[in-house]
Amino acid sequence: MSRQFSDEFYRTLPKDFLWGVASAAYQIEGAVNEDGRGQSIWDVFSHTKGKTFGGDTGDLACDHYHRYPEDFRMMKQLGLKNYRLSIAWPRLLPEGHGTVNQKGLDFYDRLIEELLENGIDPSVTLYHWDLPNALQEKGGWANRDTAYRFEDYAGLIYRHFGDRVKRFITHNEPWCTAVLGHFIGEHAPGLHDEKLTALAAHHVLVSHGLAVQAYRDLNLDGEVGITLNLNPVYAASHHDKDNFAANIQDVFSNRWFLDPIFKGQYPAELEQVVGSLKELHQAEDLAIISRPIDFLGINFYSYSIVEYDDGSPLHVKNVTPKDRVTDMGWPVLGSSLTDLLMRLKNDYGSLPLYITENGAAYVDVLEDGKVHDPDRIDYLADHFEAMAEAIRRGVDLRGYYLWTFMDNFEWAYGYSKRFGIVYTDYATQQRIPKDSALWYADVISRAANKM
Ligand code: IFM
Repeated sequence: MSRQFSDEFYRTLPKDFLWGVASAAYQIEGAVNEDGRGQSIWDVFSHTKGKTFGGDTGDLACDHYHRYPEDFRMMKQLGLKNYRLSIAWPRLLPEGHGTVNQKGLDFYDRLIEELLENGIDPSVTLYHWDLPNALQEKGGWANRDTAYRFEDYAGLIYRHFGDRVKRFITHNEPWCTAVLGHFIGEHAPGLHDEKLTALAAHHVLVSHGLAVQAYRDLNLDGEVGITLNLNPVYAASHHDKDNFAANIQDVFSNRWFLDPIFKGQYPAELEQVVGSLKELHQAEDLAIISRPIDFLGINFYSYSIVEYDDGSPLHVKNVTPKDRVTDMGWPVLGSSLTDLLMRLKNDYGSLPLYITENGAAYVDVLEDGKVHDPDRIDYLADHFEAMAEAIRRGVDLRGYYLWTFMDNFEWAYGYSKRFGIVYTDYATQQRIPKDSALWYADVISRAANKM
């Protein structure tokens, strides 16, 4: 089998290192009109002409809502013991707040029980982008009130599921919620407004801090953190101007969220990127945002090289690296993950870290019941080596959740991009493990045997 690791690699991993897979509700569940689920902003967005590839929606997705028992059986067969899923806010609170939908709670109760029966530990993300549309109609994340509604929603989840779920992630990739949703408009709610972007980012962060406190108040036995999508930035040269551009890009991509969470302040340069912050914020907000968390989740896919550019608003221009790229066009460089992990340790302290997503889309072809995906295996192996190198250098990395279990609804790209290690045949809803799934199963089993 391709890309084996040495015994030393397995010995490097901490004893209880977690191997898992990750997913998100809207990308796999389907059943958007079932059992009292309310509408989310992604229902509205994906049904708006021209917003997604081919007009694809999450209406059916992988039909996981009905097929989760067979999906979990396959996870078990592959030796997976950890699964990161997200809860759809509009299934529990169709209006975003107020009356609780019992059938929504029942669904996730059944799902969690099924996982546990298969020996798989759930980690739960509270918000993976499917805001109840009723809250969007009141301004969504740009309205401070949404942060308080999120605090209530978080409390409901902790009280109901906190006995069985031991790891909670408040938000998935707040950068995407803010920038893709409110500035670039590629994600729901599809806005293009700089001021609303800064407000949304801030309110998401406040809601995170409130949800951390809500978890602490309940004294539950488990941990709470947040997942950020982080992207190491390199200057194209050692010239001051390129270093300046790299710093601005780093503030925009990474420090906008890292600094307030870990240092209780926004980077000084952020105003150059998003305009004045003062009028947006209340005095105590940064204390709320920086409430201590138990771990940081990192979603890692790629990196950037930038140079100074007089003509662009931020004076930053992306340089196309020479590396191989995935089907998303994202350059692949495993060592940039080691750089990122070292940087987090050096600049933000030795907090426990999890890779909460990492993986790659490639053009997969189903032939004679098999999918050969050597590029994905190479991508994963490079990143596993990069993790091991960071661990050797003292990073407290505790686990890895591969994105993703099965091909699914890739947001604006619809079903045109396949990130899964399991192939989804959308016509039949059949799941077919790709070579990478078998390879990952082998890594997990060797890791278990060598520890
Ligand atoms: O599919 C997404 C996921 O929802 C969030 N992180 C990145 C993945 C790949 O684009």
